[in-house]
Amino acid sequence: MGGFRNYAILILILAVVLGSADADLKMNFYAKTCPKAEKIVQDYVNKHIPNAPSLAATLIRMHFHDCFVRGCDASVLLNFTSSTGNQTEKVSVPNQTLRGFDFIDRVKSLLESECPGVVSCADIISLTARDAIVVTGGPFWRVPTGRRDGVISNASEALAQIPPPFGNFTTLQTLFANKGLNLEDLVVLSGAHTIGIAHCPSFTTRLYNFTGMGGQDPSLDSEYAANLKANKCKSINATTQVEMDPGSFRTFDLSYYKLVLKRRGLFQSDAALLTSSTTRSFITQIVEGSLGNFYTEFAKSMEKMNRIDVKTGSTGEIRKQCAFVNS
Ligand code: HEM
Ligand SMILES: *[C@@H]1O[C@H](CO)[C@@H](O)[C@H](O)[C@H]1NC(C)=O
Ligand SMILES: *[C@@H]1O[C@H](CO)[C@@H](O)[C@H](O)[C@H]1NC(C)=O
Ligand SMILES: *[C@@H]1O[C@H](CO)[C@@H](O)[C@H](O)[C@H]1NC(C)=O
Ligand SMILES: *[C@@H]1O[C@H](CO)[C@@H](O)[C@H](O)[C@H]1NC(C)=O
Ligand SMILES: *[C@@H]1O[C@H](CO)[C@@H](O)[C@H](O)[C@H]1NC(C)=O
Ligand SMILES: *[C@@H]1O[C@H](CO)[C@@H](O)[C@H](O)[C@H]1NC(C)=O
Ligand SMILES: CC(=O)N[C@H]1CO[C@H](CO)[C@@H](O)[C@@H]1O
Repeated sequence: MGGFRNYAILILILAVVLGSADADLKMNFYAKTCPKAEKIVQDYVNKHIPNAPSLAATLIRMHFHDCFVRGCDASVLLNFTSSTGNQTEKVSVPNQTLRGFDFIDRVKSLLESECPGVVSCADIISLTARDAIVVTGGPFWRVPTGRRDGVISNASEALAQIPPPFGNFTTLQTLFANKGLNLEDLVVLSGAHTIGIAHCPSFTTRLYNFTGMGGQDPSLDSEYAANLKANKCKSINATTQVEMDPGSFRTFDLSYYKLVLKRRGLFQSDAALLTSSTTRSFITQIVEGSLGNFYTEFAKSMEKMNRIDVKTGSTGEIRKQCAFVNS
């Protein structure tokens, strides 16, 4: 009898443990609590992104920056407030040129009118980024939902954990590995630089002061460097915008990789992908099509990225306003 009771207790404990392990992301997490949620996001994106396609780039970048700091928990959206004095992720250097915060806020307010306090800002970032890329003709990936929002946002963590444009191969490998992403993910996700823009300060050292005593980065194609200096970033202080994948900066295609192979990647971090034989070979395989379909590979890596350190179950909260933790 005692044995049976112990068994029953064991099963009970197991059920509790498994039950909490079940607090995970799942497809259509809001099916019962807010059945129209994902449709509302998608409709809003489909309606507005075609008029402002450049937002798709900044939204996927926001998603990346969110996931790399404290997991995909919308910590990137929290505003600096003078009452706490906290320097939030938003004010850190890597986030200086992020845009689209108001877009996220508008989606959030639609969802709050539909079902108040149910859909997290973290899920909104993940869904919006995917839907925006899809509506501009890019790849589709699965976005399981159920992320909850974090309550901490710390500028120095963003600075330390988001890969910088001057990062070398080792730095990139380490920062990605810290988030559970491998070298293939690094190469495939860098392919997002096939769309969008950069500002000169992200790469002018390569043009004007590579050695610290002037000079140009020898790993940058000299013809391309001359062109950038003459027409785009006319001095080391220039703040002009540059298409990262000139001529096709709105099309999610392979031309980013072709440029990198021609030593025309804009950042040192793009060029760094040629300095390891492993990543160089991934690039060649992507361009040749032998790694498999680029969109399929991109989707696989995005599905890894959108699960990084997510908060589920009863951790975190569902923010009422994406820019502030609930009081
Ligand atoms: C491998 C490490 C990476 C580094 C060092 C890096 C760095 C940068 C920098 C410096 C910019 C330009 C910012 C500016 O000057 O305005 C940029 C833009 C961008 N990045 Fe990355 N990035 C990396 C990976 C990624 C990943 C994983 C994604 C998404 C999956 C991504 C998506 C983008 C997009 C779409 C833009 C254009 C943004 C716009 O048009 O506003 N990047 N990145
Ligand atoms: C949060 O800060 C952004 C600038 O980073 C600003 O545009 C926005 O209005 C602020 N949001 C709120 C709700 O105050
Ligand atoms: C601000 O800092 C305090 C003290 O470190 C911390 O308790 C709080 O969670 C922080 N808030 C945010 C939004 O990071
Ligand atoms: C932010 O993170 C750094 C470590 O990267 C830590 O030293 C600092 O205390 C944190 N700031 C707050 C307000 O918690
Ligand atoms: C890569 O950059 C890191 C950080 O700046 C530096 O410590 C390291 O020596 C560099 N590695 C190589 C191989 O240049
Ligand atoms: C060039 O780089 C060196 C070393 O980082 C720095 O001291 C110097 O101020 C830079 N020059 C300019 C013009 O930015
Ligand atoms: C760039 O800005 C720095 C500091 O503001 C200034 O000292 C320098 O003369 C400027 N350089 C050029 C080439 O405009
Ligand atoms: C969107 C945003 O808040 N950007 C800020 C990023 O950080 C710089 C300072 O480092 C601010 O000037 C920007 O407003």
